[in-house]
Amino acid sequence: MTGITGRLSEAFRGDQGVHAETLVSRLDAVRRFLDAVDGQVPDSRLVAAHTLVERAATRLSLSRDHTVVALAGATGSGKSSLFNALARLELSPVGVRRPTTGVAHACVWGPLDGANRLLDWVGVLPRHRFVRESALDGDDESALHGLVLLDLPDFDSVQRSHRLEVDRLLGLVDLVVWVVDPQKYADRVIHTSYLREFHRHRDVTLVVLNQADRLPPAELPRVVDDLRRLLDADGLAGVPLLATYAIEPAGIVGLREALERTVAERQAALRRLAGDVDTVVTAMGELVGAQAPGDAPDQATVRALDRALAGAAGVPAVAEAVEGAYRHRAAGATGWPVVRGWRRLRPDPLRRLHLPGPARDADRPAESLVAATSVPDPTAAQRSALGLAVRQVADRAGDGLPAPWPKAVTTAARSRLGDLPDALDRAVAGTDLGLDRRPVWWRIVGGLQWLVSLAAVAGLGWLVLGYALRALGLPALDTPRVGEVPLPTLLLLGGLLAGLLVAGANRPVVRWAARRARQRAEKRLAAAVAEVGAELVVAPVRVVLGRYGQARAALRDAGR
Ligand SMILES: Nc1nc2c(ncn2[C@@H]2O[C@H](COP(=O)(O)OP(=O)(O)OP(=O)(O)O)[C@@H](O)[C@H]2O)c(=O)[nH]1
Ligand SMILES: [Mg+2]
Repeated sequence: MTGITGRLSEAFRGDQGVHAETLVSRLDAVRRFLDAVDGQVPDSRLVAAHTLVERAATRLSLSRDHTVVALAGATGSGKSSLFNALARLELSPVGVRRPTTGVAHACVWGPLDGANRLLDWVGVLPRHRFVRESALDGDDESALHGLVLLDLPDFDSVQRSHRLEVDRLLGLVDLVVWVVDPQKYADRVIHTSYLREFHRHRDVTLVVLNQADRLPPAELPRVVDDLRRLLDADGLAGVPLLATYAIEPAGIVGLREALERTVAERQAALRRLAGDVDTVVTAMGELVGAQAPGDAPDQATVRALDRALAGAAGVPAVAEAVEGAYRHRAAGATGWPVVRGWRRLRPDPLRRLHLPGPARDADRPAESLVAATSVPDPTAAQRSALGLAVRQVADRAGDGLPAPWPKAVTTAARSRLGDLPDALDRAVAGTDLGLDRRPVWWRIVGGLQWLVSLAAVAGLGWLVLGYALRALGLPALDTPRVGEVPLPTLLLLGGLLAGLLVAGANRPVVRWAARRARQRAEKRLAAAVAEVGAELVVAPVRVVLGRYGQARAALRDAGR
């Protein structure tokens, strides 16, 4: 019996092989993925990916000339017997009392030196390391040079420590030979807990049905077929399946050949890691989903946020004050001089709000200022409208993203809410409300008012002088007339009338210009406030969406 019943010609189907550079760049992509999701996804969900990155880096830095092969299986399946048969030495005790092997044993074909660091990392104690290098062997063993064969404890042990040790080692080795025997090959544990879990490592998995000598020859093909069916159901279709028996050298010829081929290819370590990357990429896939992120919340949502921010920042109140201040100042500059004075006594609506704020007064960077204006605090309604708008931004941005991203987006949107009140106040204080310069037409109308008032005063003076001369019996002044009306009277009445007319005609113009000033200021304030929203609410959301995009791209690269 040669013991080969599997499709050995197809062994480790990756005919094209795994390129080390490709593997390294896929691992880099996993690393980029981890960087991108850092802080956004709970660490507990990233353990497998972190473990892979670390483990792969170490394995690749250690000997690539060695292939670490583990014999794994249930107790009594004959792992130690196969180990000894392959080594042609009695290295690992074979016993009647089960389980026999408690810690991993290793046999190295070729010099031990190169393999020692590998075995340190794998965690095989030095006293359980053996070398298969003997002058007596001649070239017999040279085909296996580079093989590091491990005999593992059983995984179905009554000893919990065995199972833990097996699980640990199975995560590190390059290739696993699953040893089953005719009695227990269908046991549930090996299929559900191990073989099924290994379906992404088909390229580095080999199954042997040991103790084939115990079966009647006619029975063997039926058992092998049955086992093949079970393996197919485990997702391991196509893995090499060999029948072996450890009691004679002839019974392990097929296994030996398979191992020789594996060692010669030097692909197992790379294939193992590539399979690990596949597993991680699939597992992490649910963290990034199929949906690409939008680059930001949509325009309408941002506009709603800006409106809510404007309300909370008191923009309508400030804009109203700007209109009032414009009228106040325009009236001061262009009103009838007779009543201008008492207008000045009335307070300027903007100054009442302490605007413009110190940011513009002192020419200092706005960030260095604490809240300084006396704009009224937002009402409860404005506050809740703002909370709602922020939540809306988060909801929209996180819409359709897989967990935990929507939560991360919400956290980001709210992350700087505490800074908002001061930032909004600074934005309002720092906005140029457009009232600094006095319009030219104010000066023209103001000049005109002075001119007509001067005329009225001159007329009045002239008349008073005329009355005084007459009262003192002095010769009267020669008073010129315009038509029937004496010039001084014309000056006085004309000046007064013109002043009132100019003031009257100017009023609607001032009202119109004040409304314009309000709109202009409102626009500037809205822009300043929107900038605050963009910086404190939208930007943090964008950062998270950016991370999501990076994570998605990195995982796509890792999957290639
Ligand atoms: N007939 C026959 N007996 C075998 C074969 N392989 C192993 N045995 C016997 O089966 C028993 C168990 O063998 P071990 O090699 O100790 O089995 P193991 O898988 O290492 O067991 P644990 O160390 O307990 O996990 C021993 O009595 C062996 O002699 C085989 O191919 N044919
Ligand atoms: Mg054993």
